Amino acid sequence: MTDMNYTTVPGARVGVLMGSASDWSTMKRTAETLTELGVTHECNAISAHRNPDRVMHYCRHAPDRGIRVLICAAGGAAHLAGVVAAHSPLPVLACPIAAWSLDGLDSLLSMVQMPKGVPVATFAIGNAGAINAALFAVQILAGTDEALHARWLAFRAAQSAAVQTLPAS
Ligand code: RP5
Repeated sequence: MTDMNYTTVPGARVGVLMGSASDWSTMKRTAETLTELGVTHECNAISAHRNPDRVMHYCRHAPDRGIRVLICAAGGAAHLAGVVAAHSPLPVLACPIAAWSLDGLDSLLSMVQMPKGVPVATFAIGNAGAINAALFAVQILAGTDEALHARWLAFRAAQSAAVQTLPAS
């Protein structure tokens, strides 16, 4: 039986996948950042080792639904991003989760050490990586979306303006 037990969102351009619902406490930052920049997205917990057929089905059908970037988060032996990259022609951005041991270093190395030929762009462990993966997805999509490009520049300008100057001593 085909395992297609996942949520789809009409108009979504980014698919956010995570190996477990327990990753959501980190990956909600990705969703919040995409929402802030006005990028329609969909989020699913799909495990590479517990839902292998679901992973394959999602990857095969995502491009036809308009998904252009995949963000994959996982902890431990974090093979989700590599498996997704193996099944999809879309750019795959990987977010290492600090799961139950080694503070996420295991996840980081699992993702960043992809052998040549099937790239996975790996971000920082934890919240910073979750946010930066969303921003990188924005940069990819902004290349063909002028309105999004303008929102990206405004985001950058606001961020620069928010840096405080030190009080004079
Ligand atoms: C990985 O194992 C998940 O991505 C998660 O980070 C970690 C723990 O998963 P649970 O045991 O909480 O489902 O597959």
